[in-house]
Amino acid sequence: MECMKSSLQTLLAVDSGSLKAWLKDFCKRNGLLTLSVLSVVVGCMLGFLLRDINFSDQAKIYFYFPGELLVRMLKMLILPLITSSLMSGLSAMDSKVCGRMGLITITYYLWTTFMAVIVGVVLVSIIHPGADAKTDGERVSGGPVMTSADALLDLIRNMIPSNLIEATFQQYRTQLIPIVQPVTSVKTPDFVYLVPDEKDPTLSKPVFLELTPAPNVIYKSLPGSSKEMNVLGIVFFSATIGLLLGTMGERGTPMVNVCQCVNECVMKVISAVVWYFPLGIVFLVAGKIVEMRDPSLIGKKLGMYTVTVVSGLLLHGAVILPLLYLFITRKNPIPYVRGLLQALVIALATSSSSATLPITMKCLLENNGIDRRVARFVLPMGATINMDGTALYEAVAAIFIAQVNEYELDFGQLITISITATAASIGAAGIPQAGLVTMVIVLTSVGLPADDITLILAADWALDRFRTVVNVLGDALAAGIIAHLCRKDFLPYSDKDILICNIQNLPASEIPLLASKDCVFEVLGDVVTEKPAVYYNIAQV
Ligand code: 7O9
Repeated sequence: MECMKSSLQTLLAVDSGSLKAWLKDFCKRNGLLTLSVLSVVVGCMLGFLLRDINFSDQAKIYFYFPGELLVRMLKMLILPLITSSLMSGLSAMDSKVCGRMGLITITYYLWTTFMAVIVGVVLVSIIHPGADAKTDGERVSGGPVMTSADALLDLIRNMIPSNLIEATFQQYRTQLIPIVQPVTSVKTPDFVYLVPDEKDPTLSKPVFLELTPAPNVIYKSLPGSSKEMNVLGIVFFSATIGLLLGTMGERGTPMVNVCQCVNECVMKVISAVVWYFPLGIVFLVAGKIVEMRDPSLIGKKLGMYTVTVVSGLLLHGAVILPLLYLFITRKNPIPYVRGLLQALVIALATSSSSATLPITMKCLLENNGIDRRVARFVLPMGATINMDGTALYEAVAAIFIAQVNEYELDFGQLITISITATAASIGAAGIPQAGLVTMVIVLTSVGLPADDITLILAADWALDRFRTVVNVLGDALAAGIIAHLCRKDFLPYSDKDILICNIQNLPASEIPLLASKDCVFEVLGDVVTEKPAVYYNIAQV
């Protein structure tokens, strides 16, 4: 009996000990993530509870403040992160590898975006949500926002910023100024004759109304600017400088060092900032819910449309992209996506894939073990040009608007919508006020009324969150796939492969002569750190 008791005690002690250890380990690994997910839930509940209290506009601003701080912290990191990532990432590759990876990346981005659009087009054609949406009221008529040609020229202008400092806070934007032309014709005015209405006593006499000809409004394009960061300009500039630094060898090293230091510092800041997330997310989500207008309106009028977009996003993000990852890399996508959850939660809370970029980078490097050179190139490019969720959304929205107007789209027009939605999502970051302008471009490409965008605005804030999650997931899975496809170009280093030697003062031309066997070593210091930053693959020597 005694013996049994003591063995039970030891068992319990071991069990509770291992449970404690397991719990500690779980908290260490998943604590922050669990807290972040919990804070989204708490934020939703708090938001719906507080909706009944009629907050003043000022009170709403105060309430949103902790959430606003979270977004500001993340946005603060974007500029140093993308410039240093692209410069140091590209400088560590030789131009052949770089060209190959660039080509693979862009082709992959194009195809996945096009696939997302096709998913959207197929779903919206099957579900046909436009049939029961009512179009009454709420339409606001306005002039053209921008022509497609102007948008394309702005995109190209933004790729080549005239002033780099200016590019960090504003973009070039063509402004359309309406000019009302006076009616010059001296024709006698036209009249209409209204027949008296017997039922309406006020109209007992015939009425003549003078018809003044409508004034002619022409739109003039003038140069202007928009207060958004010119990402495209910065990405192109940093990538070019990074590529050139790589060709400069020894002389480029100090600059590469600076970029690597900045990059590491940013990663350290991110590690600290993540502890603020749980608090920030609660207020970010609750603040948005308190601010939101009547949600039942969205349910009634745009219910099926929302269902179509969300199911398209789910199909693309949860089925097609992971399957693509599985087929190409032959690895299980579930642990990979689990490593990304923190970034996906932030994407949901902030609805901005650029603000999520620092976290996506951290997740890829720390949880998924993606090569730094790949992540530093693929992620900033992805945040800029790869928006699968946005493309899917724009295609669905355009076809929905056509359905509401009972406008039959033929196969050619569906293809036109697919191509313009893909192109619009690629160019979005380079087009000022992208959300509105890209939607107008997609609609006008098949002659749909641009004014009808107001129909779908009520659901936009919610759908933006979901499509941002798919955008972030698309970028991160792309990094995994491209790291796999280019694995031969980036030999993984292992202890026995590393040659520790002081090569700091050696001319770059002599580096390949140093080794006689396959090896990879760090060029920047005399001691190989745990995670070397720049490797020279001299396997061919
Ligand atoms: C969504 F590369 C970076 F990180 F520097 C970068 C910075 C800013 C990349 C992109 C941007 C940027 O401004 N992007 C942008 C994206 C600009 C306008 C519109 C959009 C589209 O945004 C998505 C959408 O509305 O569907 C979504 N909210 O992924 O952030």
